[in-house]
Amino acid sequence: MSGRTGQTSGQAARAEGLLYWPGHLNRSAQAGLLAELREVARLAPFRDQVTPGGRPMSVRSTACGAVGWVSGRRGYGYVPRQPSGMPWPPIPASLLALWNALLPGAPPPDTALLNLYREGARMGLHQDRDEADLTQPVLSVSLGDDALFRIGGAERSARTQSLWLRSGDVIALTGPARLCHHGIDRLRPGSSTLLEGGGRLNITLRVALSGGRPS
Ligand code: MD3
Ligand code: FE
Repeated sequence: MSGRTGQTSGQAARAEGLLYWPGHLNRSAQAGLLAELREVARLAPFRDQVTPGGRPMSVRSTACGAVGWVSGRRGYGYVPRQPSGMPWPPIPASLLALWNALLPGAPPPDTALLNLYREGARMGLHQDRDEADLTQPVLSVSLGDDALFRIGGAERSARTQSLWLRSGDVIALTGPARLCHHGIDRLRPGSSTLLEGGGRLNITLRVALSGGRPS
């Protein structure tokens, strides 16, 4: 690839440590997972989040597991309770099984962050650095509309490459890719019928706490 950005279309174009399982979940597995996530969202409703600077995020979020990622004017990070005071619901068994199947030997995830993109939502280029052990992988499952994912390097100024993530795709960020800047530039509205009302739901499974246990 040449230039600052490019459409990646194969192994050679991908960052080292970015593992990609296109179409890993078939339609029925996607629908089954979505049903489990609806129960998560019933117990831990999606919230609007703001950055500590007060900037609204266009993605709505919730979480499950021992801790959940929360961002607000008082800061951001992993906390054991929802803003309501309730604990987070458990991580669905199918997600734990997916992690174990695709990342054998990794410690179990202790949180899953659910990001809901309605039309026009995006996520700016950022690094994920709030987890205690940044050598542990992150696993992402995409449901719903296609999304243009962009990944660069550990330095913000590094060249980036882009990849369309489709419903049922799974990616893992391991090794050097774990600290790469990344974001979602845009959705392809109406490209999937999976989510009622359209849009995209991304799930990221993570090891947030030291050794995957509360410290
Ligand atoms: C690369 N989510 O929640 S998932 C996030 O589609 C986030 O909602 C995006 O970035 C989304 O922080 C992208 C793919 C992903 C997730 C975590 C990563 C890529 C990553 C961590 C490190 C490097
Ligand atoms: Fe991220």
